[in-house]
Amino acid sequence: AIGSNIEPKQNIKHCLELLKKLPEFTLTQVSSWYKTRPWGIEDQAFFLNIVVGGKTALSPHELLQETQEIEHILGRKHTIKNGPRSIDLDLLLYGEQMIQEADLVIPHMGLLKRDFMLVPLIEIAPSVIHPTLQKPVKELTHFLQYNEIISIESKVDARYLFR
Ligand code: PH2
Ligand code: MG
Ligand code: MG
Repeated sequence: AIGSNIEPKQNIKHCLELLKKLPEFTLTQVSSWYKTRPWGIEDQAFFLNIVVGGKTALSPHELLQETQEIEHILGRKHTIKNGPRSIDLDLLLYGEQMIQEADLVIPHMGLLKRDFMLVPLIEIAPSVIHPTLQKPVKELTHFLQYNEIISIESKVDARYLFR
């Protein structure tokens, strides 16, 4: 899941370019771009949120390290919790694995609580199985709260996938 509320279009585009350059990672899906109301701290700019999918030979921790490196390149500082950020790159699912470690929890704790994660995930991968609930994510719409998504900004250009 990718989110930004500081120059979000530019930062998310840049983030996609960097994801495409990762070794042993192939970007296979990119959701529409969702303009969303800030969750957690309400008095800040709207976010853009997307969810992407990929195939990878990287382990979950290797992938985490790469995502943190991308956050670093895109100028992510030690932001205040839920505050403004140039980029946030969170791992939602990794196949059907469940991981409970200090630095990595999968499925992401926010997945069923935040429409800006669940809706774009259902858009790009409706049949993917949620490992704890053992159900395809498209059957999890009862978790939606209808309180964050304002509009669907644009469908990303297919060239992000096939270039
Ligand atoms: N990320 C947060 C806090 N609040 N709100 C929206 N709408 N989108 C986000 O990605 C987001 C947020 C912390 O990661
Ligand atoms: Mg986050
Ligand atoms: Mg994060």
